[in-house]
Amino acid sequence: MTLAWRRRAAGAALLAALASAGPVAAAAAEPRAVVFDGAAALRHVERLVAIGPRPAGSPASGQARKYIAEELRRVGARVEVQSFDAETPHGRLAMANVVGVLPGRRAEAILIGGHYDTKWFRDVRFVGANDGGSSGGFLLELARRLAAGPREYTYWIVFFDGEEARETWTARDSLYGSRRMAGELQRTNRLPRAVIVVDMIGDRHLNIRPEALSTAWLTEAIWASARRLGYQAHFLPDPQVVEDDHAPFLRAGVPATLLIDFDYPPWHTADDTLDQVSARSLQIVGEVLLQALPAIEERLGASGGGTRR
Ligand code: 1BN
Ligand code: ZN
Repeated sequence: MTLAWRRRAAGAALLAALASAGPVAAAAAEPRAVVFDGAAALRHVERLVAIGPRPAGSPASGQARKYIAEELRRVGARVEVQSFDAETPHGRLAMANVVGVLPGRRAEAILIGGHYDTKWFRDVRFVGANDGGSSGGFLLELARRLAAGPREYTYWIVFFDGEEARETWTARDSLYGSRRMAGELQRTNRLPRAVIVVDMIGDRHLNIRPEALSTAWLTEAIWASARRLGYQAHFLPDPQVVEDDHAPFLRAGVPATLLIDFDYPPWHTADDTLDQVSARSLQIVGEVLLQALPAIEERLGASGGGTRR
């Protein structure tokens, strides 16, 4: 390597570091400390995808669950595997939500979740790198970061099983894990104070739009964080309606929102593979979400324990 080439490479590396550190740190000419490691999240996605298709009720789903639980324990979370049987168009299937509990000063919980199952197909090898993989990998890295504390609220990092319909999406054939969990928590009066669900957030062409039926203040807190960080190109203003794992909690009266990039041509095809997913997209969503949490906690603190809206 010539000296000139090496100088150019070092300059490019510095520019890349500044660019990835975002506008605030770049202005101060020093890279921001990494708050969320997109590369680490992507490594988790790779491990999940390597298992193969992971539909609810399959042995591969059990392997994914084992990996998730081990990684949660590794960062110090208390792990609950909440098993249940679900009636599906393909008969009764054994499913399980995985919850990583990170206790805070308050017992009241903020739930951040997403699904880890992949959609079952009769004749397509569907590995769901983005749809099922990205949420799983993202949440594991988020758990590591939140476990570093300190925390005012308790955080539940939830890996929902059975988000996908076995056949076509209906009220009875979809959202098996989140319907089960919201119902159980409502029945026992233990609902969380707020719910944030991520899905398909690893798309290398990241376009996230506000989910129209979600709780407005919670969505706005996240979009405000994106604006502060200069990520308006990835967090767009025009809303869309998507039913996902946040919906059962919304119906139970809990403030809830969904972060999803539904502008994804490989959706539910064999092309939803690792090459479609980028560490940078995972990183952007991680930074935005972590930066939004203080305002969300503030709002919850202000609205008091009994107010759900
Ligand atoms: C997201 C990823 N979803 C399924 N896989 C939820 C969804 C439901 C998306 C219905 C579109 C229509
Ligand atoms: Zn899907």
